Amino acid sequence: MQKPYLGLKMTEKELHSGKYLLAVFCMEPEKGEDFLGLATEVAAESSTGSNMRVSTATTFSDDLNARVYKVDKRKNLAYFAYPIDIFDRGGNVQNIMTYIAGNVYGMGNLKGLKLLDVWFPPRMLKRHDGPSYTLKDMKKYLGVKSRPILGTIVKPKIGLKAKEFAQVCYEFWTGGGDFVKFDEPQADQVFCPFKEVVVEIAKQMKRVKKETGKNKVMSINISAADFDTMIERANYVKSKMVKGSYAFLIDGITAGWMAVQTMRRKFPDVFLHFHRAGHGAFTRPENHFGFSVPILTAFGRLSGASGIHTGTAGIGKMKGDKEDVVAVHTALDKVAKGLYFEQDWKDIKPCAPIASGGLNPTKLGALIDAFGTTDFITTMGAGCHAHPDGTRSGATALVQACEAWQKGMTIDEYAKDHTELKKAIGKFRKTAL
Ligand code: CAP
Ligand code: MG
Repeated sequence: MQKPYLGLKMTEKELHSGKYLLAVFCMEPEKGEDFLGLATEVAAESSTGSNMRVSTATTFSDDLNARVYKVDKRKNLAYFAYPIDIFDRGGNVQNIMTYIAGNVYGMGNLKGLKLLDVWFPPRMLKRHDGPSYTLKDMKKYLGVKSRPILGTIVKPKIGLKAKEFAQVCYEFWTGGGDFVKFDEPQADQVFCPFKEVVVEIAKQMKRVKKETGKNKVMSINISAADFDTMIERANYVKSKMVKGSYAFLIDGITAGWMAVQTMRRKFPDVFLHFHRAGHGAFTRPENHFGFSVPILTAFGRLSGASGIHTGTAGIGKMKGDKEDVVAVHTALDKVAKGLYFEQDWKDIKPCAPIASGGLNPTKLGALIDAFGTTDFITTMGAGCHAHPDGTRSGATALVQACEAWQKGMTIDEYAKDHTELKKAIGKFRKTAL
């Protein structure tokens, strides 16, 4: 037990005074460990301390101790208050994570430690960028109203050459789709050089605009080995494509918070797409260490991502449940109901939920209903390219599924005189995930 890290007598007023970031963890002690004592060890390790009191502590440093302000042993919940002055004042998500989701995961006397929810005081929100270019801006560019943005991921995941890749984009766009993204590992591969593929995409986009009169968006992965290369790739896209027609995709988990925040600060006029490949290692329920999907989403929004993958609430192929819906609202709402806290995001703009993974046109309606909003982007990879008549028909089927939802009709009814949708139903209803 480290008593200087106890705060069980803290009042609601004190906790919400603006001085503290609040967090709740599911904490599972090793056998024989005292729950409250262990919670104080976690508070010490994630703020000022170590495994025992040090002689160098001062009255001032003691004031910066994180405090355990509540525990619920039956549910294994431990609540912490972190003085916000311990954090880098430069609006640095990487720094916050290093404290609260850092060394504590390695502590020997724990069987589990999962960060479930956080609450940021208004003073802290002021330090952070939050999103700049938003879903609203993208919808305006695309001319999309009262429906989700309909997208795809180029598949195969990797292996198409530049011209072939851009042709797939063309097919999807002319089929009626709005948005295409790079799959997350595509970067500057030898058989599909970054610059070459950007030029090909720009050409096809121009062609689509000429043929359909419509604006389209391409989300391009600019994650790279170092920041200079990342910025160079972003600038290259900027030099070849029309403003509004491109988004920058960052592999937020593997490239890291600094990559996300660098892009947010360098390119505030571009939609920043946070792909979360790797998040399952932290968020899966089977894993007792890590953080929840709403936590990743909250920090994604704080860091300035314009959009972040929030899952499909179990409707698609990836592991997911009702926490995905909480994440959707953590991303979007001004006052968001989290798993434990209610967050007023004040001036921080909304971040777009991105629903992807094992989706196809037959699942769109269920997705909209589960989320309770049309303010999201959905991308369906195999769900479009595996259509019996190819990508273009896959895109059309997706548009038709959306029209059916907008008209309040079932897809089966609507499919009676919409061939692409009919064929999509025939294909995807039978396909096991
Ligand atoms: C979807 C996807 C995305 C996943 C990631 C993929 O493709 O491009 O990376 O959605 O999961 O490669 O699987 P499909 P999440 O539409 O063909 O499944 O969005 O949950 O982070
Ligand atoms: Mg992918």
